[in-house]
Order: sequence, then C-alpha cells, then structure tokens
Amino acid sequence: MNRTKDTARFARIADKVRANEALDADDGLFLYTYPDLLAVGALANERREALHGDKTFFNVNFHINPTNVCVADCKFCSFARLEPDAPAAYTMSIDEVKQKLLDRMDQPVTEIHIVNGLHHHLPLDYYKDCLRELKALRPDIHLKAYTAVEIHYFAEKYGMSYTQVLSELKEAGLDSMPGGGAEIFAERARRKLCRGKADADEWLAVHRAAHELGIRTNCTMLYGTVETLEERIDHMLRLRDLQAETGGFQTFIPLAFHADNNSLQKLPPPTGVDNLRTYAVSRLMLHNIAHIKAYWIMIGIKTAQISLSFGVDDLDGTVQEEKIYHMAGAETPQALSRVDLVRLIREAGRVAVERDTLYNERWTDDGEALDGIRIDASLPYSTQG
Ligand code: V47
Repeated sequence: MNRTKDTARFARIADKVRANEALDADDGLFLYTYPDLLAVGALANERREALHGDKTFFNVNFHINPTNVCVADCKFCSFARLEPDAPAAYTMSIDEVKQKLLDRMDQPVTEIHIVNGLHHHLPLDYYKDCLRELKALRPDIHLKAYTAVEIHYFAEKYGMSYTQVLSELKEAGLDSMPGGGAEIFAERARRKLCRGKADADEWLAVHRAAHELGIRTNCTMLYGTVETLEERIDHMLRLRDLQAETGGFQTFIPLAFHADNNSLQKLPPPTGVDNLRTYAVSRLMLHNIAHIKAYWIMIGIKTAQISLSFGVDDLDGTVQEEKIYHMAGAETPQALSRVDLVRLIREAGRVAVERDTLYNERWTDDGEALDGIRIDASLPYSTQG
C-alpha cells in the first residue's frame, strides 16, 4: 500500500466533507478500507459537530409488535413465525395492544414504535384500529408505525396504492414511519436474504409516497450478513438520492446483524471496528440526512457510547419491550432509563437532549440533577431513574 498516496486521498476527501460536498462511491469504499480508523472517525466527528455540536439526542419510547405472524421468510429474522398456528406465534387483540400503553400511562413516553410481521389474514382495519385506540388513550403520543415493507404488503393485499394506504393510516393516527425493511438494497444480496418481499425500488417508492404526504420517515441498513462493502455504499447512495429529491428522511440507523435463532447462525457478528466504521462512513456519505442514530440494543451500550465520537448524534431511546433483536440474541437490557442515557452521554463528553420524534427539543441537560435525581456514577445502569 502506498501510504503517501493514501494520505493525500484522505485529505482530498476531508476537503470535500468540509465543503459539505457529496462523496462518491469510490470515496466511500476508500473510507471503508482506509487503515486509520481513528482518522475516519475524527472526520465523521467533525461533520457531526458541524451539524449538532455536542448535542446528543434521545427520546423516551417503547415498542409494540402486535403480531409476529409473517408470510415472509427472511433469513436473518428470529422474530417471525410463518403460520398463525406455529409454536410461539402470537397476534394481540386490540385490547392487548391498548393494554401496553395503559401499563405506561404514568410514564413520560412520547413515542410508540409499532412494527408487525406480514400477517396472512388481518384486515387493514386492524392496523387502523391499533392507531386509533392508542391515540384515543393518549392523543399527544407520537405513533411511529409500520415499515415500508408492511405498507407495500397492505397495498398489494388490499388492492390500494401506497398513497391510499398511507392516507388512511395517517387519518387513523399514523404520525411517522420507522426505517425497517430496507435491509440491503442490492438485488443479489436481497435475493439471498429476503426473496419475495418489497424490493429496493418498492421500499423507496413507499417512502417517497410518505414524504409527499408530509409523513417523515427513518431509514436503515442491515449490515453484517451476505453483503459486500460495495453493496453497503450502494445502499447509502440510493437513500441519499431519495433524500435529495424529498428531504423526508430524519435519521439513518445502521443495524448490526445478530445471528441467534435464525437461518444465518453460522455468520460471525460484525466486529467492533466494523460497527464504528459503519457509523462513521454513514455520517460521511449521508451528508444530506440530519441524524445518525445508534441503536444500542444491537451494538451494545459500550459501543453505542463510543459511537458518539464516530459520527453518531442520536441514541435510540429508552426502548422498552424490544422483541426483534432480543429474539436474535441481543444481550443488552430490555430498557434504559432516562438517567442511564443521560449518564452515558455525559460521560462521553456530550450534552444530552431529550427530543420528540420530530427532533423538537424537550429538555437539555444542564449538568445538574435530572428530575430531582442526582446522577450517581457509582451505581450500575438501570437502577436509577
Ligand atoms: O428491517 C431483523 C432488522 C429491522 C435482525 O426507524 C435485524 O427509528 C439484525 O428498522 N439482526 C427492524 N437486524 C428494526 C428497525 C428499527 C429499529 C430501531 C429504530 C428504528 C427507527 C427502526 O431490524 C428489520 C431488519 O433490518 N433485523 N432481524 C437480526 N437478526
């Protein structure tokens, strides 16, 4: 390897980043293979600080997965059950869905994240009723619900356009959409991972339709399965192109593959370096997406904390009742409290900002006690707040 040439190439990329110019696919691949991880991280950090300073966002949310019954046989998935009567398959009644919120009426939750399997028989009214009933209980709560893959499935199943499905769900209470189901856009990898579900163009078309209706959405990339680095960069560029068209994406969330209880069990998990590099490269490639979110459930609390120096400005979230990754072997706790999150962020030298789903700032850490609780660094996580 010619180090001098490499350093010069890195410096040219850094100039582009500082001028907020779009990097191309070759730049992305170079950053993925440049041996100096800390230099890539520092450049991503520079961009992160230019956008957000020390602010590090989090929100108070919880997850509901009303059904795990799913017609799609995605090889990476440990959550889905392929038939309604398969062992451990479940479908909640609307009352059971409501109960999840009733159990938390005294908590300062601002968002519910709702994702389902692609159920064989449920009518569209089931999904609308979930939204309506939750809103009836807490009209102020933000419902971030249903992935593009679900919306595509509903459109095909009920003979409707994406816009019709989304308009009806919006009318029932849908406020924004999570970024799941994107996996890896490249057809070669997608054929191996999730043949038969919405393809890349369909996933992107659903998000385009949502953005046109004023529904903000997130975007994700599942990494660490069968994809190549070229395919990761291609994935980011396709997201960047749609963002240039609509501006509707709020945050990008790289999702590290977890291998337990699914058909890809032989694959090793992404390494710490791969996780940090993927966050940094995402920050640098996706110059037009405001936020990069670390999903601590997937990469672990420690790596998530370090990622705050590698381009990440957002930590998801308090996240109670997570199922999809815990069924795939995630060893992280089921939830972090606000105090846990603030402590993690403070120790990383950043300023915690509690946000709502649309990134309106609700509370900023002033370094003093949190909600009357003085943060005690000697106590373990999840015992405070
Ligand atoms: O689409 C499923 C991934 C996604 C596994 O928008 C897996 O705020 C790793 O998209 N190992 C769903 N990944 C979750 C998701 C998400 C999560 C947090 C926040 C947001 C947001 C969105 O999870 C799926 C798939 O890509 N996934 N199984 C697994 N074994």
